[in-house]
Amino acid sequence: MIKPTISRHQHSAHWGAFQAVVEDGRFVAVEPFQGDCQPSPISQALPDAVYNSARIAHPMVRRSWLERGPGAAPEKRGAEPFVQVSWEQALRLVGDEIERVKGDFGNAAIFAGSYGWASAGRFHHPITLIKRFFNTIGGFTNQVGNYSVGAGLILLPYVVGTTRATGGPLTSWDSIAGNTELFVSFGGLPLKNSQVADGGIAIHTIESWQHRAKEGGVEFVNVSPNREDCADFLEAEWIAPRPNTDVALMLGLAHTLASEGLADQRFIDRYCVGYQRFSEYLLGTLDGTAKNADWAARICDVSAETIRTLARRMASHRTMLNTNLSLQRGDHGEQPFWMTIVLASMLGQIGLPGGGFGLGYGSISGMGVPQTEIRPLRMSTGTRAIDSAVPVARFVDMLLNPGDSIDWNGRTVVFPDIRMIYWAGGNPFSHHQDINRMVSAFQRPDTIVVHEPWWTPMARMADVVLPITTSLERNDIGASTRDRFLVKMEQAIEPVAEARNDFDVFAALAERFGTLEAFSEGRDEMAWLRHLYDTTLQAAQDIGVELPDFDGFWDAGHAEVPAPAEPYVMFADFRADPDANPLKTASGKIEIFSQSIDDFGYDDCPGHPTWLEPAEWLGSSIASDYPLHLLSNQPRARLHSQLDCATVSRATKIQGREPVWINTADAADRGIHDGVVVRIFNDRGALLAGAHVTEAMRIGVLQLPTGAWYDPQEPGVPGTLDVHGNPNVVTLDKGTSKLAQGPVAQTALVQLERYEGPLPAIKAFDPPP
Ligand SMILES: Nc1nc2c(c(=O)[nH]1)N[C@H]1C(S)=C(S)[C@@H](COP(=O)(O)OP(=O)(O)OC[C@H]3O[C@@H](n4cnc5c(=O)[nH]c(N)nc54)[C@H](O)[C@@H]3O)O[C@H]1N2
Ligand SMILES: Nc1nc2c(c(=O)[nH]1)N[C@H]1C(S)=C(S)[C@@H](COP(=O)(O)OP(=O)(O)OC[C@H]3O[C@@H](n4cnc5c(=O)[nH]c(N)nc54)[C@H](O)[C@@H]3O)O[C@H]1N2
Ligand SMILES: [Mo]
Repeated sequence: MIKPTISRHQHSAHWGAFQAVVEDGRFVAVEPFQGDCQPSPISQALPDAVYNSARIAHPMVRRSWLERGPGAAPEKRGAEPFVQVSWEQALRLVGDEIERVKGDFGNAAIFAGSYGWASAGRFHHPITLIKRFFNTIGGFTNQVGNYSVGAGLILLPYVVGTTRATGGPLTSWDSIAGNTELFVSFGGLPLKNSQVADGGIAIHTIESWQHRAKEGGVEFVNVSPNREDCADFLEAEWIAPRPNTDVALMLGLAHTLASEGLADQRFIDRYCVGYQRFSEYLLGTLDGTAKNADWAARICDVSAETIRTLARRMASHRTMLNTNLSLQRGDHGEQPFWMTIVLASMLGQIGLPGGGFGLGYGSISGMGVPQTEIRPLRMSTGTRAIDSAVPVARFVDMLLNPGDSIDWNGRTVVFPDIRMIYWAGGNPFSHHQDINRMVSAFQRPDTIVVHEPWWTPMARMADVVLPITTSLERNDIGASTRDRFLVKMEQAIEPVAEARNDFDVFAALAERFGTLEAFSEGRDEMAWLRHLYDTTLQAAQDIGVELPDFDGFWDAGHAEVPAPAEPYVMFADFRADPDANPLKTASGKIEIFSQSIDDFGYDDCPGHPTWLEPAEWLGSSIASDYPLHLLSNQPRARLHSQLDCATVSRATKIQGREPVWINTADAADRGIHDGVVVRIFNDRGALLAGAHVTEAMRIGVLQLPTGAWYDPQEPGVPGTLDVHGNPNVVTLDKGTSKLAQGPVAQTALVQLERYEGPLPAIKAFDPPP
């Protein structure tokens, strides 16, 4: 018997670092990074994913488009067969089409914002590469902001002068474990989310930090419609408001503080502006409505007594307030973040060890983990050649309404007329709301080009599909601002079938346009890795951190940045001396009232935090037709839609469909028991999911994770049934407000019933004809 050749290759992904085990040239297994005591199981799906039948083997072109050219039968997108072509022909077709659109309509007609998470490697990062390429040939229409924290990123500079209050570093867990007495978390602290950080996480520590905090005596309150948003070991008190009503709850807490003399007036006077204006609203001086605990109770359906008791407890303890990103991914999503900051200001503990607030402790790995900040490895996207951009989540509005304008953060944005969409590294069917509306929008442009390793729903929607390597098929470096490790991502296997790297595809296109030198700067893969690493090395040296040189790093497989000796406290400098260390806001202080925002005159985002009814919620009139609030949280067994085709994610499905969590009482009302297939619907669409009946959900609230590959019963037809369980079939596509225009995925009312028809087969993972 011949012994197999086995090799191990250091590698990384957004959900963790690992060794790729390769046997006779085939990637067969994943071994967690040494020292990672809580590795994410998501990695285990990789070998299956890499050789999955859903991989794209060859360049493919949609038949009508190939035969009749750009704009042919756009209504057949997603339904028509594809024709295999050579790389040479594919690149010629794409190059010709870019040239035609550029020449006839100008570069703004090319939409290449390409939002998405792609993979962890910072060099083979398609979202950077696509922008870099198009900037060398005259530019493109871009997307600004993100889906994660779209409302927060625009709001926070006005209120605290920095987006770091959500991006981190946040007050570190060692500060919390040693000082916090009460940790109140809106949206909980779900450990499922701390598997993941953008760029990778070598050692998962959030769970052990939570243990340390618990052992240190911290008491937790989980404010969420889902009891399981806090781990059992935290023994958290569970307060379950109606979804999207947290601002009313926070106002009730604030009113209790104000009316019972518990607000820290000295902190407010010294560190904040605009409290007077806000308190007129809070106390109801102008509108006659006091936003007291009784008022709040009627909106959020948490008892007034619970609200008052919590407010008093917060004021008498060292309290950390946390609000997760999910809360600002709803209608008027600016408000929960702003109101959290106002509440923390009234408690007066901002800048004290273990006190104040953080925005996202429960959202992403590395949040609050002690970190020495070094500049992350990053390739430049080049100089913006034209100034054409839309807020990230408004791209469907743009496709449907060219020439229309919208308000956005004090400006007016006019939508360009898009003729070509080019996507590399994202999946709009995973990230965008109201898929049926989006499918109609995707029938507008002449051409859609997609780079993908897998036949995702977005790849199926394209005219030209280019097969891309997975990270296992190339060399790269994983790095994140939220992680202390730089991790080698060594090529483990040869490219599968005809897959090529995004970099090589864009380099080939750049060559055709005569911009190869500007695009590649004469460097190949390894020269780029060396260059990017060396820049980071230099930045680290500048702040006194010694890292090995590139060869030492590559040999070792990783480089570790030491953890800081002292706990970090957000805004400690500002608290110590607000005159010497002012915030970068208009006033230099925390803006409870923002004159700048008020001056915009937006009805949906006034000058101070305000309870504004969401477009859909359990207290609204349409709740009689659609009595259930659907939350679409992040999936525990994958990253968004990534690896949905492979073992780990598929093992979680119920009768092949994504599990929806439903309260026992809601299930009983509908004759539903655990494991049956249900139909979830509203006026926007309908989908099938598998019922997971549980006491952990608040009555009236459903939870269906994002990322199940959209599987339309009639491909290409807007309004058709999705048989697999993608929540975005029923979510609402509107902006949070005229200020941020962020996405509102968490604002959606639906109905649910038992599905009685014959079960349609799952086709999402079969390659298209
Ligand atoms: N495993 C895994 N982890 C991930 C990701 C993934 O895909 N998979 N994605 C990562 C990314 S990109 C991001 S941006 C973060 C996102 O982080 P978040 O947005 O914070 O994550 P979610 O899971 O959507 O929401 C957390 C919890 O908030 C609760 N919640 C939702 N709406 C409300 C509300 O109105 N009020 C209250 N009180 N609670 C509410 C839900 O019960 C939900 O379980 O997660 C990251 N982590
Ligand atoms: N309803 C609802 N919708 C949501 C959310 C929600 O809470 N609820 N959350 C939102 C959030 S926070 C986020 S961040 C988004 C996530 O949305 P996305 O980031 O778009 O989701 P991903 O599934 O990570 O998509 C990344 C795609 O890149 C591909 N890919 C991976 N590596 C490479 C590569 O090297 N090259 C190329 N060309 N492609 C590659 C993957 O196969 C995958 O299809 O979703 C948002 N959408
Ligand atoms: Mo995100």
